[in-house]
Amino acid sequence: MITSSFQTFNKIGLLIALIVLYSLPSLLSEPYFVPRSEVKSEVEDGCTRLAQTISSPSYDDVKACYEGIMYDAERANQIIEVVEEVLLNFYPLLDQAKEEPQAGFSFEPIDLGKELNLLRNKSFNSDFEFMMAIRGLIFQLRDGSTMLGTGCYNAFEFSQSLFLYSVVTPDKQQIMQDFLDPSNNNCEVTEINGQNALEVIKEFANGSIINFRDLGVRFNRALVSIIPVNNTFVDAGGSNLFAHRWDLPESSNINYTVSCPDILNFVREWKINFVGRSKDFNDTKSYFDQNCLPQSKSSKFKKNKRLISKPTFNQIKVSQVELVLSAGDAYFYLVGDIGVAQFTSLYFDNNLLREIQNGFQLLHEKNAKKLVLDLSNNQGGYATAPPIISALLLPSNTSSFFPNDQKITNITEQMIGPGKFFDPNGLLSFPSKENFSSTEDFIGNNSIQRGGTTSRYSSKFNFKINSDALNIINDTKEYPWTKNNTIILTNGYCGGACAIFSLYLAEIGQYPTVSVGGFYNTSLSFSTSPGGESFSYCSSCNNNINGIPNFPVLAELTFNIIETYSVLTDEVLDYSSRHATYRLYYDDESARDPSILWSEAANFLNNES
Ligand SMILES: *[C@@H]1O[C@H](CO)[C@@H](O)[C@H](O)[C@H]1NC(C)=O
Ligand SMILES: *[C@@H]1O[C@H](CO)[C@@H](O)[C@H](O)[C@H]1NC(C)=O
Ligand SMILES: *[C@@H]1O[C@H](CO)[C@@H](O)[C@H](O)[C@H]1NC(C)=O
Ligand SMILES: *[C@@H]1O[C@H](CO)[C@@H](O)[C@H](O)[C@H]1NC(C)=O
Ligand SMILES: *[C@@H]1O[C@H](CO)[C@@H](O)[C@H](O)[C@H]1NC(C)=O
Ligand SMILES: *[C@@H]1O[C@H](CO)[C@@H](O)[C@H](O)[C@H]1NC(C)=O
Ligand SMILES: *[C@@H]1O[C@H](CO)[C@@H](O)[C@H](O)[C@H]1NC(C)=O
Ligand SMILES: *[C@@H]1O[C@H](CO)[C@@H](O)[C@H](O)[C@H]1NC(C)=O
Ligand SMILES: *[C@@H]1O[C@H](CO)[C@@H](O)[C@H](O)[C@H]1NC(C)=O
Ligand SMILES: *[C@@H]1O[C@H](CO)[C@@H](O)[C@H](O)[C@H]1NC(C)=O
Ligand SMILES: *[C@@H]1O[C@H](CO)[C@@H](O)[C@H](O)[C@H]1NC(C)=O
Ligand SMILES: CC(=O)N[C@H]1CO[C@H](CO)[C@@H](O)[C@@H]1O
Repeated sequence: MITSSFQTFNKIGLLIALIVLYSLPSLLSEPYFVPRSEVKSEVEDGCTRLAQTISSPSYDDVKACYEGIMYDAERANQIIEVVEEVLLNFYPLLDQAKEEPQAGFSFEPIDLGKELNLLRNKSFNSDFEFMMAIRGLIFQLRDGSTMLGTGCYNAFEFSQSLFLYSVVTPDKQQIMQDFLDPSNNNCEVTEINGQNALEVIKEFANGSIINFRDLGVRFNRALVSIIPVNNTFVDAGGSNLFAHRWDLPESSNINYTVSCPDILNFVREWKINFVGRSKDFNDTKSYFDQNCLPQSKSSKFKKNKRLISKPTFNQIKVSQVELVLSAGDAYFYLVGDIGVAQFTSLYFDNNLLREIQNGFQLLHEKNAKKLVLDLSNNQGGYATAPPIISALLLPSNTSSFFPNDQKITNITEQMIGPGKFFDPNGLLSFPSKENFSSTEDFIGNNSIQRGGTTSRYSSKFNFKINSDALNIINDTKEYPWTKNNTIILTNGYCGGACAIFSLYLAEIGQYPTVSVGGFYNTSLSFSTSPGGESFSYCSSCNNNINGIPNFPVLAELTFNIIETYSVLTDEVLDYSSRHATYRLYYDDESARDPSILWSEAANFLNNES
């Protein structure tokens, strides 16, 4: 049953925090630039204009440069072939992507093989148009771990320099204080480009390339969300995707209508920053050579290099919240008698694992009666992290972890064996927990039909956990937290290893879950894209596969290489819609201060015991 602590509230408003303090570092380091209006009339080549204004690029010049690169049918076909071969052979979810989604998910089924084939006979006005078309097809899988990055057309970041968030309030007219700059009020955004602001964001979340299966999670990701870093809260990298983009936006500016409470209008140009491989170009040809073609070994392009500095949203208030311990991306807090363990990733080695264990122990010693696990904005971590960290909380269930399998094809078969790319010696057979007796034992003989296609999959397996980690787990004292006094809180963006961790605690530990944000009165997933293990195929990753060509351009195809199953229902978790037990919504304070959400989440536990 879905419940909410805001039953009487019925309005969702979009709010905005205006930032004027943060500028691009490149503006400071390169004071000279050619005024655009002068250059434009003289120079035909978009990339030449762009080169002349690279320290302060204009939208029109980026667009003209991108669109000036000619479509080459032969190159396009090579790219289609790489994508097709890699995904057909390795991507275990390809068949299931053709099936209708479960209730709670919002996406269209896609037969990617067929769609890729259709691209072959289409003609495009530019290489950019083609690359965006193939990139868009892959995003239609709505798999957070699966995407095609292009060096050529992800060479700029675009920022509106503002932070959009959504609140549910009893009274939309209420005036908020601006936390960031006292001279700005928090204003309600009523319209974007003359249309209802919420609808615009919803449409963006639905239609744009945010690749999660639950529309509510995409909506949350389009808006800003904050995480703790060093005792302050900052915006989580990769959130705020409406106002901070890596693909060329559809127009040069956005027109906002805001209520402060006086109605005012402003039009924001995108602030644009070069993040590509090389500024050493002066025309289309040299732009293409430098930023689009693969080069020698070190040419893996940088993704999401973030040059716009992170603003600080709030100091973690020591009076209300005691930071007990921080260990890497794990934070342990005490709020009264509520213990909070917040994980913003699940990357940890055995030293950090000991500290994490110590964090739980300290919360126990400080008499935390309830435990809130805040897994918001957690992009995942190592594949072995979920079984290890769940074993700290559910010690008796270490070995019956969610099983995985992978796709078996003629190409993958050659890559399986001792010392090879897929080494069954690192894995345990499921459910026996024994070593695989041979390569053949791992390859197995399983054909599964999904979406009308039959494919082969390996025997089911779990990851082996190394003996040092097992020893640490074995040292764990028993904590007093059970499903009766523990709750998992997320904003739905708990992906990869985090998704597996939360799904496991919910399914096997039967822990209640609460998700925050999303659409009012609409249930929301507490995790996204459980996937399995992510793999990158790129121009120069040094992992190129026998029998599969290389990308002819600087590009990186990232995808899941294994799939993970529920223990109880045997469903593939990626396609299994799991909504949180409870719902919370942001208000103007909790949007800036997660500790408010911790108390609200813990309140649900009162009703339980
Ligand atoms: C593409 O065009 C060729 C001939 O122009 C045709 O034989 C082929 O069937 C077409 N492929 C698709 C997928 O439409
Ligand atoms: C911005 O939108 C408002 C409301 O639709 C409209 O009145 C105004 O003319 C727009 N401004 C610009 C510059 O397009
Ligand atoms: C999302 O977009 C699809 C088309 O791609 C459309 O069919 C669907 O109705 C949209 N959903 C919402 C909630 O807007
Ligand atoms: C956090 O603080 C440490 C030590 O003061 C510093 O080295 C580190 O760069 C800080 N991290 C961030 C993200 O600011
Ligand atoms: C670009 O630079 C090359 C050599 O560095 C030069 O030969 C060429 O004329 C330049 N092109 C433009 C359009 O400035
Ligand atoms: C895979 O190999 C088998 C036998 O080696 C062969 O019969 C089959 O056609 C191959 N399949 C593909 C898709 O190449
Ligand atoms: C499983 O294999 C490991 C080596 O990877 C070995 O140390 C262990 O003894 C084997 N276990 C069994 C039950 O055979
Ligand atoms: C694989 O399974 C099929 C039926 O599921 C069976 O006919 C075939 O003999 C099996 N092959 C091997 C090598 O076990
Ligand atoms: C766990 O520790 C106990 C002693 O505290 C020991 O008897 C047992 O063998 C250990 N188990 C493992 C799997 O290491
Ligand atoms: C949880 O609460 C239920 C009902 O209050 C009780 O029956 C059960 O024993 C409790 N479980 C644990 C593990 O404390
Ligand atoms: C919330 O949804 C329930 C049904 O799920 C409906 O009965 C109720 O009226 C809705 N409340 C609001 C305020 O929309
Ligand atoms: C202590 C505990 O949580 N045990 C669970 C382990 O997993 C099985 C299902 O695989 C549950 O039935 C147990 O309750």
